[in-house]
Amino acid sequence: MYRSIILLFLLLPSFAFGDLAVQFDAWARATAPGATTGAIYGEIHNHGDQAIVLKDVGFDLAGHAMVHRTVVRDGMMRMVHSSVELAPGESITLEPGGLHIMLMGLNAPLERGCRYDVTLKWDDGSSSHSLVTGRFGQSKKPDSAGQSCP
Ligand SMILES: [Cu+2]
Repeated sequence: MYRSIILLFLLLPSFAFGDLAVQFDAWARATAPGATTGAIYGEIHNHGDQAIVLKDVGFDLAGHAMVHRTVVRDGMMRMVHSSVELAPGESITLEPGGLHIMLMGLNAPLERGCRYDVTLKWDDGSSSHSLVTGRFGQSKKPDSAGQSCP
C-alpha cells in the first residue's frame, strides 16, 4: 500500500509534463532593418527520462537555422557548427559569446517586442515549440511579454 503511493508520486512529474519533455525559454536580439542574420539564445531543459540530441531547428523567417558555438582560435572569434545533446534532467544555456541558434537568410527583421515561433526537432522524433521575443540590445530581460506581429 505505502509502496504504491510512493511509486505514484515518483511517476507524477512525467505525467505532468506530458509531451513537453523539453522546455526552451528563448529570446533573441532585435535585428537591424536589412540584416540577414540573427541569433536565438535561452535555456533548454530536458525534463524527459531519455538523452536527446538536437537534429534540426525550424524558424519561419530564416532560410536556415543551426546551432553555433563561438570559439576563439588564434586570437580570432569564430563561430563553428555545434551539436546539442542533453542528458535526462540536464539544462544548457545559449548566450551571447557562446552557444546560440544562428539564423541565416532572414527575410524580415526580428522586431523588439514581437514574438516568433521556433521549433526544436529531436532525435527521438519529438519537437518542442517555443516563442522567441525580440529584445533590445544586450538586455537579457524582456522588454515586454511580447506580442504577435504581422
Ligand atoms: Cu553563429
